[in-house]
Amino acid sequence: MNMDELKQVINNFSFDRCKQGNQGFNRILIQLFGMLGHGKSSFINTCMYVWEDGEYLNWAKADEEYNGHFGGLTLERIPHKLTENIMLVDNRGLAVMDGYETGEIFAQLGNLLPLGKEVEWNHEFKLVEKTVQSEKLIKYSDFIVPVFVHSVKETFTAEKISDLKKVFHTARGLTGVYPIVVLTHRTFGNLTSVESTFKDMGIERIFSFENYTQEDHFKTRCRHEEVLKFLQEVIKDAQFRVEHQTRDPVIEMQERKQFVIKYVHEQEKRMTQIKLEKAKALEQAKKIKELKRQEEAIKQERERRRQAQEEEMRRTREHFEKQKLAEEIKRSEEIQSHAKPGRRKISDLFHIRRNNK
Ligand SMILES: Nc1nc2c(ncn2[C@@H]2O[C@H](COP(=O)(O)OP(=O)(O)OP(=O)(O)O)[C@@H](O)[C@H]2O)c(=O)[nH]1
Ligand SMILES: [Mg+2]
Repeated sequence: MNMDELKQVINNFSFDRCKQGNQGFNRILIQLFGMLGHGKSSFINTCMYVWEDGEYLNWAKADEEYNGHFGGLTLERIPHKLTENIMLVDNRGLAVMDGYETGEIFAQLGNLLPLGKEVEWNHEFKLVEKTVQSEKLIKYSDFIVPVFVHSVKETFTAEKISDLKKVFHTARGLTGVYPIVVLTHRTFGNLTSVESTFKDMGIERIFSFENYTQEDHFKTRCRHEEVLKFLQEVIKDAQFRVEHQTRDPVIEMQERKQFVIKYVHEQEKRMTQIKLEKAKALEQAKKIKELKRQEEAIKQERERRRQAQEEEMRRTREHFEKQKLAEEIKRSEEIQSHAKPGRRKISDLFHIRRNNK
């Protein structure tokens, strides 16, 4: 398919054309999610740039002077209209794959939260309250396709791989679609290795891009084509799900809600448990430190006493030796004075020597 044909397929997409009809769906929401600063907003800009094929604009407010900050630039879940039936949805970046944050992401992927709102990483109670309040604002007719955006620059730890696997598995359970992975900064890392890591996690569709950015938006056929192919793949997935299953968006929504509420509750319990264990471990470490400090103080006191005793003994010994010497001198003087009267006493001689010094 050439680019014009691809564009036509995307533009003409409608659930109404599915074999069993729309089954209650009318829009695809391409829901992006991923870690902070990995290029989610830039990917939306890239898609819009290719689609509009005009000037490059910062539609999704990607960070233009990104310098590795960790605050996160996008804080809202903002939709961008691609066609009448396809929306691209930007999202707040995750700082960690933490329980509270994934709870919010799952509520989004489960289409339990409305679009265009600020994303807060809420704890259980607030999140459940938010989903209840959102009920009237949600369009049951939205079909969510999860897209995980990841920069090739970033390497993985075993812990992160394990966390991601769980997140992808749950995302599939919630949306019926295994997340599509979009790799950004394609030429800035080991693309082959990152791709194979995602394949090992069970991801079937991986697309890699060098996003069009404010600094580099020189149009290339290859980049344009790749973006259109990505959009075509998203459509195929959504179509497949609606054509090969009997769906009921209202019942599905209820099931997803139950799942997310259970998930956040269990996650909350797990987090509380972890916090308690951490507090306990901290308390234990403090006690051990205090015991060690006390032991050290006792050891130092013992050493101080031993040295004091030694010093005392040394002084006593010196004192006795002096006494002994004085007695010996006295005795020999007495002997001498008995033997040769008129001779000088030894103690006098000592006295003379001392004065001469
Ligand atoms: N070279 C290059 N730079 C990119 C690419 N994708 C994003 N960037 C740059 O990376 C920085 C962060 O991109 P954003 O699109 O703001 O990332 P984000 O995921 O939306 O970030 P948050 O909203 O903060 O979570 C920006 O300076 C982009 O210009 C890419 O594929 N290649
Ligand atoms: Mg952003």
